[in-house]
Amino acid sequence: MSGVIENVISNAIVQSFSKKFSDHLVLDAAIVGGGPSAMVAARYLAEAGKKVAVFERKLAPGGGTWGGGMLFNEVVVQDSALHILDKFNIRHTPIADADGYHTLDSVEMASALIYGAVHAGAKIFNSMSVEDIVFKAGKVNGLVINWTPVERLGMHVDPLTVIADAVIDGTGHPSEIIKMATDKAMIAIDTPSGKIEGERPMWVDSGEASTVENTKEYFPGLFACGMSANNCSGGYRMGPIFGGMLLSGKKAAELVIDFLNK
Ligand code: 48F
Repeated sequence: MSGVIENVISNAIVQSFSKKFSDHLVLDAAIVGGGPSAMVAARYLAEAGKKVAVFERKLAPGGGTWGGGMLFNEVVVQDSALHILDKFNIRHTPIADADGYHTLDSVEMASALIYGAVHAGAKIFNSMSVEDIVFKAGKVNGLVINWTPVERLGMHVDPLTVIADAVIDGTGHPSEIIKMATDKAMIAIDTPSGKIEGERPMWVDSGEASTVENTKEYFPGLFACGMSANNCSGGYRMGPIFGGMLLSGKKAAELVIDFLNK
């Protein structure tokens, strides 16, 4: 009974997804987590002609952007990151009594960042969790992935792998990928202790600056952006201000492009 519409729909989805997935099992850059810093990194990498995919545990990418501050769905961005908002066509309004700061709608930001990354050529695989890294001969070679429902239900199902020249940990506060690398691969990362230093409490200006400074290559081929970078290097948290996240994503892409072009 092929050719009936029910079959046409199912077959088209299976074929189309299979092609997309198999085309992205070997990557220039694999990004873990679909938060704001990752979306910006994905777009800049795709625009530089790199094959890049994002693996996001949740059904909806966007990470901590959707909920604004305490579910008031507005966030703040400072002047230094307006060029990134403008690139993604995200509208913003100056705050009258705080020179250099702007409010914006967090739902517009989340959706525009996702659209901008995908439209530039990055692929997002949602509801996929990264549960391990591929680590061969002392080098990070890629990711070990499984469906999030498999992870959540604790089903005993073996994962698949994605091979990548560069891996970006964009998992936010827990730095999940770098933690796996230090715990399981027992590598020393580029921090004073060789391990994750741990995020510190809130200090907005310091956290915003250090998010960008801490965005770097922590181990050959293994980078961190956004709050993951701050957690690795012991930076302060900053709450619902996102300029540092956007600038961190751009810096991560630039570092990875340099790394890939070497
Ligand atoms: O935390 P998150 O939004 O990343 P970010 O770019 O931005 C941080 C801000 O949202 C906010 C902040 C700004 O003031 O502090 O928190 O650093 O998004 C991280 C994403 O990674 C996903 C997670 O579901 C979230 O959407 N993620 C985490 N671990 C994994 C993962 C994993 N092992 N596999 C796949 N996705």
